[in-house]
Amino acid sequence: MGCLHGALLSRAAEIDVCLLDHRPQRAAQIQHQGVIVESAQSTDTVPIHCTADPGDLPAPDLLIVFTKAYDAEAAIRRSEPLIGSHTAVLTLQNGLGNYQILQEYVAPEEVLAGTTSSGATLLGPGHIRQAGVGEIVLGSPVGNSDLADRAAAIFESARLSVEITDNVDTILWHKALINCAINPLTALTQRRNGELLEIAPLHELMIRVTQEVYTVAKAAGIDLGDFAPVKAVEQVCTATAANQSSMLQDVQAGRCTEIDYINGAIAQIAREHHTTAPLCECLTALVGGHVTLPPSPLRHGEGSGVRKSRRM
Ligand code: KPL
Repeated sequence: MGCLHGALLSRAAEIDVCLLDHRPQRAAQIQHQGVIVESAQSTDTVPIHCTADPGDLPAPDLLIVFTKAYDAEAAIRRSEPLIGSHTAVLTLQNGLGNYQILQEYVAPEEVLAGTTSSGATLLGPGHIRQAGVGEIVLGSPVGNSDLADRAAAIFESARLSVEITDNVDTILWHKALINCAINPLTALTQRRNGELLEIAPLHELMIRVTQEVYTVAKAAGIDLGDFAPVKAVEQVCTATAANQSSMLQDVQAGRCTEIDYINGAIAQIAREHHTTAPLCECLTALVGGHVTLPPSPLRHGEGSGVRKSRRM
């Protein structure tokens, strides 16, 4: 998603895009080859400055955090030297709890959070298949609307569709609910998103997970607005029918998944509100036990590859 958005933002001549990658070898490869973006129509190579050294880069107007949720803290710590007085820090990551992590390192007034409905499949280092370009919805968790306007203007100048919200938690919960219902089921069954609608028992389970997350949101006092959860999940399955969810891609690549920040976060929030989320608990255990986790280079020195849970 970082490569995809880097490539999309590079379209605007006035935007100078840089990618900061924690892996020096991959950064060098992307710097050399550019970002290769395949789509149904064409394959484009987009030259983008890519480095593993934050010292190489000037303080940006907008720093977008696109790591997996479990690497958000390492990513923001690594990016700290880059953050200037005019830098807005935006998370468009999946999962709950990301902007709260950023707020521990960056003044809360400088932090933005949001969602994107774009999708991509990672084919190799700096090489992606674009699965569709959707809308970005972003906002300031502490109501800094000037900052949200400034960030939105950057996306607009690259002709990307962007909406500003005054209630960022609502949209993060909408996305989390959709991820809770789709991602683990696709990861465990190795099915594409659209197949969840075609296989009756999976469709039924998806509806039950959706209802469970909706109930937890209500118990936690989250304002979900005018939201029909089952319909929303089904619409995403249809719109992204041919996609492999990010969690399925993670499982297939033997990577750590974001399950703790998706269904795991919901199970924890349920417990905090004296209720239960048995399906989310079960899916968290199943997906968590599904892969042997490699140690993350971002968490060098912290020992094993066991995921550190940084939840809300
Ligand atoms: O966000 C996604 C993901 O794969 O993480 C969905 C919406 C499920 C699209 O695949």
